[in-house]
Amino acid sequence: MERSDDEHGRYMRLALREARKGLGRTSPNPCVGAVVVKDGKIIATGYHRQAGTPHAEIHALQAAGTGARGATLYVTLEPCNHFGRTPPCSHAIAAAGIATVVIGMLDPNPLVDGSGADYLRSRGINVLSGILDERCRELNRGFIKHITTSVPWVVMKAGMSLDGRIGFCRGQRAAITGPESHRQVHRLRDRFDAILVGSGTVQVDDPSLTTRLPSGKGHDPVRVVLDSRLSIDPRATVLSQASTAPTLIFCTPQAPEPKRETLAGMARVEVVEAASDGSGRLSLPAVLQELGRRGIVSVMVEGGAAVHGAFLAEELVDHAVLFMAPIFTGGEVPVLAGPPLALGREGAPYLRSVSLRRCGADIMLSGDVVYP
Ligand code: AOF
Ligand code: ZN
Repeated sequence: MERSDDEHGRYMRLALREARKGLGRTSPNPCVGAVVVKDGKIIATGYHRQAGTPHAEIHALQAAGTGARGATLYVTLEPCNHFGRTPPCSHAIAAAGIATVVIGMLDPNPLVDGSGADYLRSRGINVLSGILDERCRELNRGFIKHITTSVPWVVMKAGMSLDGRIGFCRGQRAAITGPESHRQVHRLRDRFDAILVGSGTVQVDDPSLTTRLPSGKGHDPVRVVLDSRLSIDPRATVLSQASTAPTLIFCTPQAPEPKRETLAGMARVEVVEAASDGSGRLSLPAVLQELGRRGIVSVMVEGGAAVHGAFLAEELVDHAVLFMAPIFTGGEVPVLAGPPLALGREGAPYLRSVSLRRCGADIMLSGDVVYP
């Protein structure tokens, strides 16, 4: 038994490696990998590339051809059993004569939710599930959150000093964190559907919010700017053609009409109106709902302090990735999360399942946010 568990783990790891090839490219669909094994040999692999195109299982079955008969299929996500943009994989698996299906995680999509596994069993196929379940979930946290709640998975990302500050004084634009951290940030951006900042960050840092990887094959996330009154300078880099992805500027109904027209007339820029909260600021839940409606399953919130503070205060951050540089910056510069976040010990959000990793001279700290 132990030996076969090891074997399942080994092939599931290969299926996970396949799935990872689609990371950041499949939204609103999950990234999924599949491997077909027969007589102890891998005869085919496949992964999901893009929403609307064939699922991982179909790629693997096609590559296996008639060899699929009597073989074992490893798949990181339960095969679908519904007609969506593509026909059900469960039927294709049965038709190909697969004898055993080993599943990583069950599909939380209410349209599937166990019915894929049930169908396969009803066709006399051996089905095993929950193999490396946690690692399969890890890959699809955006998909899982979005398919069950309609809003994206929210990750707060920030670079900070030892004293918790996110910049230097006198308006210097120099980066606090080092080159290894920057490379890691670009690897993260490559996997996210959207990247969100406040208008203050655009004004102070003028970021491009693009993905720059050494391979040059990065995927640019949709750029989202929260700018309730549309104070953004039309010459800002986020509005330029630096990215292959569009820019969404969220404003409230009170934003001035002429500025709205100027911005809406720019290429690949869209002004999106969302409800305001009681104090005239954008309602963050409304912004997230709108992003979810557009099929955005993961958002990286990149600041500044007021945006981080507001997302945390409203309990909207699911996960945090913080890069801490071994430097003291001091001065009047804002700290990572400012007001409205202001809580006593008993109410302060904290991180669970913290992982630590070195990024050159910096420390990368990440974990899931818990709201007591
Ligand atoms: C994928 N890729 O490899 C698997 C998926 O609209 P459809 O037909 O593409 O169906 C999408 C749903 O299919 C998706 O939400 C998920 O529940 C299920 N499985 N989807 O895009 C795959 N195996
Ligand atoms: Zn499918």
